[in-house]
Amino acid sequence: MRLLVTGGCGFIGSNFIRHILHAHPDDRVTNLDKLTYAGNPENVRDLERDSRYAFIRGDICDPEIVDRAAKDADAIINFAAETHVDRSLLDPGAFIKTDVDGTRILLEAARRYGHQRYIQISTDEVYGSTAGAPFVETDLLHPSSPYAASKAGGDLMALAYAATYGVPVIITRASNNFGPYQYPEKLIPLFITNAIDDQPLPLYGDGLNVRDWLAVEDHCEAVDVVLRKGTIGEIYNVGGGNERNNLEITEMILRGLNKPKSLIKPVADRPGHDRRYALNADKLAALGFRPRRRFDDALRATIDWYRTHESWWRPIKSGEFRAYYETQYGQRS
Ligand code: NAD
Ligand code: TDX
Repeated sequence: MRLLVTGGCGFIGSNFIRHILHAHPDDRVTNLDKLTYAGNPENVRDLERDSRYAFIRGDICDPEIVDRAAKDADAIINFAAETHVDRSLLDPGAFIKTDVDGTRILLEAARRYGHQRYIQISTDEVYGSTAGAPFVETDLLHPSSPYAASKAGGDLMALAYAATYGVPVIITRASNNFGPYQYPEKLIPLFITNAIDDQPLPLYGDGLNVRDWLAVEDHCEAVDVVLRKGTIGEIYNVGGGNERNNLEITEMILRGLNKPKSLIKPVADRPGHDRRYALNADKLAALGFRPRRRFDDALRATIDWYRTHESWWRPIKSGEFRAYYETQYGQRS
């Protein structure tokens, strides 16, 4: 297949392209990425010499660039998004633009070129928080943050294009990913890299919010299965089956790095902070997919990756990230 992958210089997109080129020797991938603060050419540096891979720098909100990138594709897989909840509290407009309107522009291209598949990469956050049963795909959407609301808007736009224009849409909703190349604003890479430097780990609220953790490699394999075996018009949850609260994750990281618990710094809670995400992934299991990685092993491998890739994250943390972090944590502590 000829795939147009958007957001392929980010965390999950870069892992996905690497997976596709490894698993499907006959596939070709065009990566369309704006290179926002979260997009990093280093994430795909090893792929540049592969003749099956091409990169276009551009915005999914720009119809002309999208048209050029989509023309020769068989399918679009849309990873491009503004993705950080805390940043969406500072600037919601950027999230609506990319996550809703950018999605619409990609859907227009899929419609125009009669693509075989349009895969919208979404998130468990669209369902909101649950104290009870894990969410199924037919549950109502209750987004709490501007990020989650924008992703929900993108999902609804995709479903509308499927119903109205027959665009062959499939939506995946994954839980919290972790692994190599994740920007260090997110919990796991932030806490690993801070702990390596003996810096405080800012734990929000009581630290007991629960997330369902999914190794990024498992997520990539799941999207690949959905792309090839999923039913058009359907939504698939992608859960890790690893519910842990943030304090547990923090203590695992500190143990893995042999660092003291005194690095934990309780800070003010995130406004609108969802208490617990949990997904029922039976529908995806019926396609023959289950995550393969054990959580403890994958977290250990992630800690090792950051320990051995300081040349990847140090420039990030001393660049754009620094001003963001000072604003963010200046407000909370
Ligand atoms: P990321 O922030 O690491 O990367 C996003 C990428 O999209 C970057 O390369 C960025 O440059 C690019 N991008 C942003 N705006 C763009 C635009 N307007 N045009 C073109 N490119 C643009 O994100 P991620 O964590 O890899 O997430 C990828 C997708 O997966 C997102 O849609 C996100 O909502 C979804 N998702 C993420 C998680 C998670 O835990 N990280 C979980 C579930 C779903
Ligand atoms: O410094 C921190 N301290 C802290 O306690 C940070 C950055 C986070 N947290 C908490 C908030 C959450 O309960 O850790 C948990 C995870 O936070 P994030 O890494 O920001 O992830 P989350 O808000 O759960 O959203 C993530 O999962 C779903 C991704 O950022 C989204 O892109 C994805 O859709």
